[in-house]
Amino acid sequence: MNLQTFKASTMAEALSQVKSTMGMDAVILHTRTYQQRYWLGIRRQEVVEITAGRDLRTNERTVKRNGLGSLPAAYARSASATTTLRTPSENGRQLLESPAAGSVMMLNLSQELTAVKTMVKDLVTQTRQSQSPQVPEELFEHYLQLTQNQVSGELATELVKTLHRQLRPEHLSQPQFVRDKLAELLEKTLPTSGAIRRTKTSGPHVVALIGPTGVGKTTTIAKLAANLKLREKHRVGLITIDTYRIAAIDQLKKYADIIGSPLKVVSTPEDLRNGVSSMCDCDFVLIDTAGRSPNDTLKLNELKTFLSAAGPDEVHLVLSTTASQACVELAISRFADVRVDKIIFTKLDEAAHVGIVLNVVRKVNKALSYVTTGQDVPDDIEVGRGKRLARLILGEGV
Ligand SMILES: Nc1nc2c(ncn2[C@@H]2O[C@H](COP(=O)(O)OP(=O)(O)OP(=O)(O)O)[C@@H](O)[C@H]2O)c(=O)[nH]1
Ligand SMILES: [Mg+2]
Repeated sequence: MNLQTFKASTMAEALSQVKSTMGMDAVILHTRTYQQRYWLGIRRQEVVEITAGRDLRTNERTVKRNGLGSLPAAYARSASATTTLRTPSENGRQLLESPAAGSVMMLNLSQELTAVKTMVKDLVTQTRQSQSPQVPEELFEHYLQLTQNQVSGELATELVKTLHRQLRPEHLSQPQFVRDKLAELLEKTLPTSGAIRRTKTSGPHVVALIGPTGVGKTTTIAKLAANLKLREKHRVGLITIDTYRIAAIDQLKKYADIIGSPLKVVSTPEDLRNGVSSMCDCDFVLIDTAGRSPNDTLKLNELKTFLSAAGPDEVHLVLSTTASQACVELAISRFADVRVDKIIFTKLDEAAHVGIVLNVVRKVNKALSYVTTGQDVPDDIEVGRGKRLARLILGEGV
């Protein structure tokens, strides 16, 4: 008995090798596919291996079972069959129509499909690579991961180029090391301010939240107030200048009652100034505002007048991670005219990708203060931490 193993990148090529080396009497005994790493282990390629024999005293139609549980169904069917390449001259149609021959054809088709898929994937990568010539080739997969997580192309290129400068050639074969370095870099790229802190010795520390409609300002105020009052034992006063909708006032009133904090509803800048003064015995005063459309210049100007009257120590712009980059950028440019000191990103739990946080904070050069992660008051809020966001951007859990 003469046994040989043939390797190729497709089933068709491997079969052709069997045919040309062993002739049409060859009998396929075993097939398997596996991934072979190359390029310092970064790239992978599929290898098809066929073990074939000649001069076996086997009936062409014999189907012999082997234990090949780990192969996909179509592969396993063909791999578990002992079949032959012999042309059907002697046994004619019978052989061609045998289950084993059918399985080999299925296997062949499946291999071809895999090859086409790999080719398309490589083509897409090559096209993207040619569109981003400054991205170091060895780190292209990391660039793709960043852009797929919504990090802008410009920032992703800058990050990957910096990463490339920090790595030595031997690091490229250590994927976890490269990921950790990238996470470190992302963390450094993201400025954070830490929690709200009272810096004064007398009078309340006044914090206002502003932002587009429905991003979660009122819910975030309630979370902040509850944490400051119930966990940190501070005296907290609440003021809302949300004069447009009764329902909005009720929403904050409910939270104020639960927390046990006073709430003032004001409708003019003068009222607001007086309201803040009347809460002089509080450690913190949190001001909620009605959502403004970034396109509504009139209401943005009105908000500016209110804020000037209140003289807050910090103004946080609240943005949602579920909004598009364009919406968020428009909001930032319009609200910056009012006043923005820090950024809060809400609805991280609903966001498909969180790269937007990095783009925005970096672009406006304002620190991230908090992120919110759900509708539950007071639990679903966290102080913004670069490390956690870096891991989220790299797809490493919430
Ligand atoms: N999934 C999720 N939902 C949130 C989060 N924060 C707030 N929401 C929800 O978003 C919706 C709007 O929240 P509000 O706090 O009323 O938003 P707002 O910015 O005050 O809205 P306006 O005052 O109308 O501008 C509510 O259904 C909240 O429960 C969050 O972190 N995750
Ligand atoms: Mg509100």
